[in-house]
Amino acid sequence: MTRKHQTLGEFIIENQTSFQYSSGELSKLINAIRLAAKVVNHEVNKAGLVDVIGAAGDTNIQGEDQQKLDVFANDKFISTLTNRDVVCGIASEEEDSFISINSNDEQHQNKYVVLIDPLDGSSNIDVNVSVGTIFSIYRRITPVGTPVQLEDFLQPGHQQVAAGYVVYGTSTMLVYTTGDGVNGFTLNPALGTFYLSHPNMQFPEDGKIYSVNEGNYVHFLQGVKDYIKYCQQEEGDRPYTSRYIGSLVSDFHRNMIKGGIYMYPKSSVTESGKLRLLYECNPMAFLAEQANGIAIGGKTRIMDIQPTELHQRVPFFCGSKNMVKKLQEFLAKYQ
Ligand code: P6P
Repeated sequence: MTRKHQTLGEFIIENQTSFQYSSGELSKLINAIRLAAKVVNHEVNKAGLVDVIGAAGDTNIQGEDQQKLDVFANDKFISTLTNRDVVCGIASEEEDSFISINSNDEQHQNKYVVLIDPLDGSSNIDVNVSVGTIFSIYRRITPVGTPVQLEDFLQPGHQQVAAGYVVYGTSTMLVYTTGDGVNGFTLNPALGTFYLSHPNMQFPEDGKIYSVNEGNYVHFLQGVKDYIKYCQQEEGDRPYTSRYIGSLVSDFHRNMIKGGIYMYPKSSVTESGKLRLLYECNPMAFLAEQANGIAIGGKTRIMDIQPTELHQRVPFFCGSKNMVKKLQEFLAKYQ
C-alpha cells in the first residue's frame, strides 16, 4: 500500500504485514540499512572537502585500491547491522570472508544474512560521479543457534527475501523490494527523512538506451558485438543512445526509469565478466524482475545460478524486457 509523501518508516510499518513470515525482523533490518545509508550519504556528500578521497592505502580482496569512502561505508554498514542485532551474518565486497554475528540475546536468534557492496562504483568518487550501495537479504538455511555457515550466503538469487540499492546522486535515493514490487524513496537531507517519491517502479518494456563499456568491444563474444551493432544501426527507432556512467547503480536506475539495457559481458579479458553474482547481480536481478524487467547471465536467468564462491563473477545483462529478449536472439545464434 502506498500513499503520497509517505515516509520510508511509515511504508515499512504499513507493508510489514504483507511480507510473508512478517515478524518485524525484516523491518528492523531495512531500518538499519536506512540509518547506515544516511550516515554514508553525509560522508559521500562532503568527500571533496574532507580528506576521505584517495586510496586508503590498502587493497581489497578484488585487488582494487580501497578508497577511504569504501572503507568508511563498509565499516558503517557492518557496524550498524551488527549493533542493531538484526542479522546473523554479513558478507561484503570489502571483506575476504563472511562475518558471523552472535545475537546478544541467546533467546532471540536472528534469521537473516545480508550481502553488501558498500560503495559500488567507488572509482568514480574522485571525479564526483554518482556511486551506490547494493544489498541482498536471505533467510539463513542452517539451523538458528548454530554459527552461520558459508552455505547461508551461497544461495541462488531466487531465494532472496529483499534487495535494494542506495544511489548517492544529485539526490540520494533508497530503492528496494521485498518481493512485492519496487519502491523508491528520496532523502530530504534537511530533515534526514526518506519520502516515497517513486512508487511501484517499472522498467518500460522497450527502451532506447544501451549501457556497456564499448572500450572492451574487441574482446566481446560475437553475439554481443552483433547486438551492439544492431543498437547502432539506423532503422526504425534506432540508433539507440549509448549511456554508460561506470556506476552500475546509476546506469540501472536511469534505465529502470527511462527504459534501457545494461551489459557487462564476459570477454577474452574478463573470462567470467566483472560484476559479482552475490552482492551486485543477484540484488539488481531481483529488483529488475520485480520491476517487469529481465536479468540474465547469457543463457541463464541470473537468479537461477547456484553460487559456488562468495566473490564469484558472472556476465550480466539486465533491463527492459524487449531489449534483453532481442539480445538473447543474437546470443542464441552462437550458443
Ligand atoms: P568498467 C564499478 O566498479 C562496477 O562494479 C560497476 O558499478 C560499473 O558498472 C562497472 O564496474 C564499471 O566497470 O570496467 O566499465 O570500468
